[in-house]
Amino acid sequence: MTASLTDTRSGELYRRALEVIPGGVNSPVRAMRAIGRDPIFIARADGAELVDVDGNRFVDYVCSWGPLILGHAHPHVLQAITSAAERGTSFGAPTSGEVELALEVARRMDAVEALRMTSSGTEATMTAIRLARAATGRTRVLKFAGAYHGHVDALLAQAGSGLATQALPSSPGVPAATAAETVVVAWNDAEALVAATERHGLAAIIAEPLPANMGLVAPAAGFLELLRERADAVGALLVLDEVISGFRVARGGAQELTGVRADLTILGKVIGGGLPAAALGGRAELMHMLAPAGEVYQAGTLSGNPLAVAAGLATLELLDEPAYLRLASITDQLAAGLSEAARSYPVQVASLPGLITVFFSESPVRCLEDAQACDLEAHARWCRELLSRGVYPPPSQFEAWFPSLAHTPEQIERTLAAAAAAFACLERAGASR
Ligand code: HOZ
Repeated sequence: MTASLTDTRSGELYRRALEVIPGGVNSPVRAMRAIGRDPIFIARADGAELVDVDGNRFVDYVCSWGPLILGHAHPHVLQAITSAAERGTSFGAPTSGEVELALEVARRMDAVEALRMTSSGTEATMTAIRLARAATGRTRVLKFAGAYHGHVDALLAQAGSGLATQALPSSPGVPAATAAETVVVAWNDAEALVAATERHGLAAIIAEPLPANMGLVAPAAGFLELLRERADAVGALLVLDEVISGFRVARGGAQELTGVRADLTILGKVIGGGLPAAALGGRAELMHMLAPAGEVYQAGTLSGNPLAVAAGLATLELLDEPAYLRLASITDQLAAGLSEAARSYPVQVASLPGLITVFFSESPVRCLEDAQACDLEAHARWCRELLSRGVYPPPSQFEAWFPSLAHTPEQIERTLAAAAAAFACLERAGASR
């Protein structure tokens, strides 16, 4: 049951927001409509906990949707941002931090020989597509159903994240001619992939190597290798969107974990340490086609912003091998505990280091269609029950939980107790039906 719009400070802010902000929010999923409640307005956060404007505390598993791998307000990151801010917030001219960050990314990712920074993953994806088209002289792009690559016109077809959450097949406003340049294939469908790559002259195959925007749906054995093989066979570029997986699942992202290397890599989230930054990296000869080295145009007033670069560098500084081992162990503990908390309730807990989805499904989820077949109503109720017990999950079945290095054993224990109680509520509701 949703509180009235003036019962709480969040409710009052939401009421005012609805007057001047579409849907009351600046990005759709955070509106929490998919779980049948109003958004929660946040006052502050530290470590792995959020405090809302009504003083409620939550163990946070959204963590800004991925950037905050060290947790909220990490002192090392705050210090870096503060001292960068004291030197000036933006120059529209290059700084040493950008060079350091590009070199650090190149050290971590073999596939990144050169890097161009942007302010969001959407911009980096737009640039990747433009570059792939320029490099191949072709226009068609293959994407996977349930993948989300930002709100790029050509890639909204059967997209995950907010579109899957709102059950939108695409978006009005995307020109038919643009949509016609997109080929959509079901994730993990090898046969359909081979057929589509034979049928269409492709500029690029774009994929999240470890998709997390239809919930977390790992590639079947050999599927990523097949992407690489098919791209090579037909002369298309392989673009891997590591906005979520980059610097999260391993030091060098999904490409380190899986061994499959992209021609172009899209980065976001962790690279900005909680400030707006993203990047496109890749093979040198492709990247140097970008202006002013080459003729493919791309630009941005706040690209490589010194505060965002400082936050990203400070975050990466703390992400060494022991940190990744610790994040993997935190994730394992949480994932195993969530499975246990469900008892006989039919859920599938998918996990990879730093990422988890609890699918309300009786069988494993391998593609968007499987994710859409989940019991969305039960998931919504479970999320509401978690919130009422001080745990803040991503408010959609089509997203991932983001455990961080700041989550303590005590917070995880509290989360698991809340999860077990929330499952018990669902069991009782089912039994009394
Ligand atoms: N697109 C993000 C989830 N995959 C949500 C961003 C937000 O609402 O902040």
